[in-house]
Amino acid sequence: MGVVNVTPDSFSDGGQWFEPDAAVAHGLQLLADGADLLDVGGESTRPGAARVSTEDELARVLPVVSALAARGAVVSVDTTRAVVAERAVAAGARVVNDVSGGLADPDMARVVADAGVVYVAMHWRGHATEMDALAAYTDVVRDVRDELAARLDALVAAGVALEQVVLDPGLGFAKPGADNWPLLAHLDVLGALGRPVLVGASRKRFLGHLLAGPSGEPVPPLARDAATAAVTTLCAAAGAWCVRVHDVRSSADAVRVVARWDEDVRGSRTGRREPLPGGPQDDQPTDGSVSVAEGRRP
Ligand code: PMM
Repeated sequence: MGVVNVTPDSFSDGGQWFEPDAAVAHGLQLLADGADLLDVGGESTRPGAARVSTEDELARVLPVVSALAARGAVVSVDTTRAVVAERAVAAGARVVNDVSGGLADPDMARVVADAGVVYVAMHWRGHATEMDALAAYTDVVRDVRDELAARLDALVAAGVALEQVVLDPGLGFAKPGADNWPLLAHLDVLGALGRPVLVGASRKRFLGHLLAGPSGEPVPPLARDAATAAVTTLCAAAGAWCVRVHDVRSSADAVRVVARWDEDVRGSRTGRREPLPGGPQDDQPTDGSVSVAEGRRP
């Protein structure tokens, strides 16, 4: 999943793709770089960011969603607002990526249930202005799993089909640096909830801190892409369904290496080659899987 932030203030690439034409051109480049889907967002979620109005968010995302969908891209809309999700789906989005997992807008579950689209439910405890104060965990892996399981139950009770839902640990959201590593190391615990897992580690603060030099100053977001690709490699090997990244080329290449590695290991063990579940050769959803692979690249 390639990130198309139509915002002036995202931590990772704020302002670069704020004009609709620039955002669309960037999305097309990410497809050419190997993205399977594009995540279009109009509201920054960086810690401390103020909310944008619904009108501004709609004005930012709708032209970009419709232009990219018209070019054959599989488009995801990154929003916590039901009305933005609804209008984006009408404009051609086939995935709703909600960093609040349905908690920010009580109408989201109904919209997603009615639309029947894939719904990414991320672990979330509060908006950007308050999330750093909500970062207390007894056991971060267990707490995130339990809170996502509760979201899954609530979504299904509100009419969303289980098959629509993808789960996301919400790296960096109400999670200080050290809390992100156990979540990455235990993706299997989230996978045990029975839904595909999406991971958004790209250029995040915990990587900047890991790479800090002797001064302790975190490296800037644009210097975190090699570390992001390393995380992608590990996530792909751990069976993640999707990674959400800014620099698609490096992560797409990393996934190709993992797929080839896995193919050869299995081929040498069994003497035959098998398609990888969810891999690029396997466009057909198996029972309970989520497929957005029918979209075409321009
Ligand atoms: N992270 C950001 C925005 N949207 N969506 C999902 N599902 N998971 C994430 O981890 C996630 C997200 C923040 O990154 P950005 O400001 O660079 O877009």
